[in-house]
Amino acid sequence: MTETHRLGARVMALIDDLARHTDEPGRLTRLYLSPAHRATAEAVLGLMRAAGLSARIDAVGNVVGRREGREPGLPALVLGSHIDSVVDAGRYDGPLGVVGGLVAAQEIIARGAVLPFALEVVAFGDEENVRFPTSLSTSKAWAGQYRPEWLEGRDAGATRLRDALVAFGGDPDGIPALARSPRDVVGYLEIHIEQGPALEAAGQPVGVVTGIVGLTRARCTVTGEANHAGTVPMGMRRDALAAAAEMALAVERLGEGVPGAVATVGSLAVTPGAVNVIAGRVDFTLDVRAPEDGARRALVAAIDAACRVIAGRRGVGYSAEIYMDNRAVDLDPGLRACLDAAARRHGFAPLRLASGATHDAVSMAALGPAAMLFVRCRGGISHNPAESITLEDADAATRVLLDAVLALAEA
Ligand code: HGY
Ligand code: MN
Ligand code: MN
Ligand code: MN
Repeated sequence: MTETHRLGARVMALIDDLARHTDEPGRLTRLYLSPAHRATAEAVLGLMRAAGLSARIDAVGNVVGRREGREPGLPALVLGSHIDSVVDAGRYDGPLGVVGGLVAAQEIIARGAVLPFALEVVAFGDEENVRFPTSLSTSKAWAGQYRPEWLEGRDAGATRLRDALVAFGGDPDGIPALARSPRDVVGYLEIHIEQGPALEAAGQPVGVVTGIVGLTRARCTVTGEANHAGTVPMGMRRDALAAAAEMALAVERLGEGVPGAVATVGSLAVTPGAVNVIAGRVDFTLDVRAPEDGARRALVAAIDAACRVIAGRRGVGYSAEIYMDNRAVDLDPGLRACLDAAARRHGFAPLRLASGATHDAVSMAALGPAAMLFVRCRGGISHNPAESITLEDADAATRVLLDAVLALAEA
């Protein structure tokens, strides 16, 4: 292997190795606190220790590795991302940032560099929030944004989450103590696939992220009347599925009407869900994002109003519960400049681009300066097993990250 791509080859090999851990044979699904999450956390724990980091799995299921700086107890520069995935996922969304950070840290340790700050690598356990209906992004626990009702609420979701965390070996009572003080953190740098087409179109391997969109997520319920599909005349039905379908189209129409915004009904469950029964109940999710918080909140309100009008006209019930509301985040100008300069030292002309996806960097930005380096992915495809990057681009991103960390140490 030529020196030019040694780091990239190691990153790709480790990502391929972690991709073996899945909860669903034949496709990559690694949900928070699942057996595959446990196996991946253990594997990352071993890699961190082999790299020369002291490592542990924390109370909420994050894997954390640490290397002290020139004296013990210094604030840390944190590198990392998440190891959970969506269902039928690609292998790079999350693990690229964890493994890229780990390989960069290992390179620094191998060179015997002693930094003026501690170096940490983190593999967050839940960024996708796919398995549990709370917004317990585990990076929020670090940012002191943990809410006890996520685990102590009486609703089924909280009980399921609490039981799963205990079964995983986590410690619900230990979560509040994970909250970091801004004094503990020098900054956070995350490598992540772009999950979009801009870098590929520009012919650039990496880009520096300017900011991350704000996001609102809600659980919505439509209640009609289950009834016989063969005997109830069309005009006498209270069909929850027909109402929910009209609501989903309203979400799409209203989302299209706000520049830069997106609005998605991503999951929908029908009860009882039988061929000859008019749907009595539909539960669906709503995900609304926009670069500007006021526009996002106005869009959420417009969607809610439209759904209530549809419900009223159709004689069905409608309720919505917002369970996540992230403000848009501008990433740190100083760290962005550091990544930009490092990329230019490697001969790249990094794009500056906003992120339509949310990331662990949103929580970490509440703790201190945070920045992200995007990596080109083929066709911009993500949240899909066709997600792919090249070894060369993995090498480029890891070297840019390494260079940025060393430049920060010199600053
Ligand atoms: O939903 C997102 O933007 C991220 O992939 N969790
Ligand atoms: Mn991700
Ligand atoms: Mn994702
Ligand atoms: Mn992320």
